[in-house]
Amino acid sequence: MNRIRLAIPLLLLAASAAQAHVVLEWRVANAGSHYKAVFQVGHGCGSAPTRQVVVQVPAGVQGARPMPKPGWDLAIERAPLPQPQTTRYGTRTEDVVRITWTARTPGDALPADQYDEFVLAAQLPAREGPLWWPVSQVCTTGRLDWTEVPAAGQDPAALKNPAALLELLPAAGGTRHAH
Ligand SMILES: [Cu+2]
Repeated sequence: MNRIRLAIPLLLLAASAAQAHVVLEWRVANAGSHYKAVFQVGHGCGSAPTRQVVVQVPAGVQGARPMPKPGWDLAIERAPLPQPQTTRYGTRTEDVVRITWTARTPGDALPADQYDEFVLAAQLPAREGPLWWPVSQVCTTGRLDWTEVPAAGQDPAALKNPAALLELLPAAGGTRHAH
């Protein structure tokens, strides 16, 4: 019953987000699950090709690991955690906070009239609710920052340059997959 009630607003969310710019392919996931984030880049900066994509990993997301792309260099930035996390593999004192894909040569950049995807895998936070992933798209000329997050009570549809949104649903009963 709960699931059916949730389905309607989520469909509306998907429909409005389809007009947006850098978005996630899968916009709903279970809290605490292992998630494959597929960031869809549908256009350049005007007619300028995209040469870099920067994803800020939201607080609470653990062990983010990007999928390499042919022709693109990867940078994985880590920062100390506010408090150490203990998993079955040991204690983690730092974690990935930012992932950057950079085209190796101008010829590797994504032309403005083409589409591509940038992928990472990570463990989602255990809490429910919206999880915003700020993404910057750097082009050969100019840049687009998809980094806006709604203030409390603000309609996300009113954002001009929204961050990519993932809605976290109540955790599934399955086993957790921690690194
Ligand atoms: Cu757009």
